[in-house]
Amino acid sequence: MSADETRTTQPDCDVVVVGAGFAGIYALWRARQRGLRARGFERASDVGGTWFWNAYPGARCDVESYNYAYFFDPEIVREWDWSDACAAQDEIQRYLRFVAERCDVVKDITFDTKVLSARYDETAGLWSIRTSGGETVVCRYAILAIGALSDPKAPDIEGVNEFAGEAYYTSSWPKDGSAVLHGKRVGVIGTGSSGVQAIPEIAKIASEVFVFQRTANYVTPTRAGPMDPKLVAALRKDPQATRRAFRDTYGGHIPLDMGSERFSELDDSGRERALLKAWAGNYIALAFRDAYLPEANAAISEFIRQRMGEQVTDLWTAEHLVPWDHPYGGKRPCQSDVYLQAFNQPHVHLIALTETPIERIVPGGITTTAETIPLDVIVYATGFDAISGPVFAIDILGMKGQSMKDTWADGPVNYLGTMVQGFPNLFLPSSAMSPSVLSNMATLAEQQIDFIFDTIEWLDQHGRPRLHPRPESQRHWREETLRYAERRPGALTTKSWYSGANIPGKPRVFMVYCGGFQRYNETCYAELERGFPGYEVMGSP
Ligand code: NA7
Repeated sequence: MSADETRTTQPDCDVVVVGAGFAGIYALWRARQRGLRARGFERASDVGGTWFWNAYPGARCDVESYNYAYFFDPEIVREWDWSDACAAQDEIQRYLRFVAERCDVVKDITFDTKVLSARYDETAGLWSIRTSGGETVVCRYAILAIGALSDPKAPDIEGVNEFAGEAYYTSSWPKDGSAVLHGKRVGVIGTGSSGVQAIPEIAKIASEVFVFQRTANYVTPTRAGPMDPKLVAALRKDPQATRRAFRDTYGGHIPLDMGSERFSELDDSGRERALLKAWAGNYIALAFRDAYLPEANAAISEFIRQRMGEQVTDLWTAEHLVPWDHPYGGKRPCQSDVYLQAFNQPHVHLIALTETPIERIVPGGITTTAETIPLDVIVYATGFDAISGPVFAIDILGMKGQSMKDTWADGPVNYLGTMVQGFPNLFLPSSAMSPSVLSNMATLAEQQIDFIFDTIEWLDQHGRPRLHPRPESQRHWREETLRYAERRPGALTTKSWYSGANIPGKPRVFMVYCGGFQRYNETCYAELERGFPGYEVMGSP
């Protein structure tokens, strides 16, 4: 290890892995399997990534746990018992700790340490990774497994620092029990997945809850509940087959149920019957085999709006909790069995910011255009600078001193969602232009880390050249991402964090590849099998 950032002639290790969530843990294990020397850095005090930080009350995965898990090791599949079909945050974090210990990678990770910068030395073909602990580690391959939703959005509201009460963020909820909301007047800003999950829990203990909603969201029932023992037995029988099967799906997971009929082939009564069945079975998003068609999506959206409205007793509140401005799936839809009903309690109040926007936060509460609401606590559930935010949080300089910030000034560019031209041997799993947040992130973590380590193996077998995408490959990939986004209802017309619209001044680029997991996986491996024609392979340093 070197204290001198400029010394890059000899690597301290083969691989540096930044982040210890799903992708980072698996990356360290893969490095070990290949006999590579690896160092991991994690800014938290434990593994978990997103699941470490988002410890707010009610935090839960909305992908079923049998899908949202590792499958690389059949023993892990057989040893871990999920207590719930959709596990809560603390259980997922315990699971990730279990896997990290089982794989013996905890000792490779330096915790409580941020990576500040990554600098590429073109002559040596090595990366220098500088940390908040004052260390500089030189490596051949850098893997930034930093997640897509790990850079909280700073609240863009006047007076945030003037509030005299307590303020908490769902994205960094205190784990020491110091957030005491019992009997308090609590304001919650934000009604995305985090707000929707947290609000009913906060309502159980607060004396008054004021929900500041800028945009209403689709809320459908969850699949939480006990795991089906037959399903558990089936998964344990052949985990490797399950793993392969996941990669051959559109979303990287196998839904329990989905509609068997096509919207386009049904008459009105058939459509209504299919929608009712899907709602009862909790698979409304997949009510039809062709649910991706705009007409099918419109029918699903309208059906959900009706079901949502029925659950809320007060007419004004019901009308304002129902999303009218975007189709289902345009924004990340939410799941909850108790959110809408929470507003039927007399102490839970909806403040519709479409009618009475927040003017500013004042020492005693929140002032809207209509009134000042006195508060003891403000909970910010205001989301993240998604996908590109975590990348910008590290000062990354590639070839010719080119910075990632400049390279992505007009929005992210990369090839196959993992590598950027001018940044050789730097890998960005879970980042832009991959199936990322529109797929099963656990399957994606395994797929991308496999692809990255299969790429590293290829490089090692070919004299360790340096690899980065060709500019034309990046242009092609951006066009492909846009082409598939155009087919997704609401993707390009809705203001969502998928396209950076939640961050003032952020370029509006749809950042998720919607061509499907199977196509994505096959495209990645076609590159590898053909010797990386879409990349520039530069000779050994
Ligand atoms: P989201 O989905 O980005 O939700 C953030 C919410 O905060 C959303 O309702 C925003 O309204 C609202 N927001 C953000 N800034 C403001 C201001 N200034 N004033 C009022 N309201 C505001 O983040 P989550 O944490 O809920 O979920 C992120 C993902 O984590 C989730 O999809 C899961 O994958 C896990 P807007 O819609 O922008 O009008």
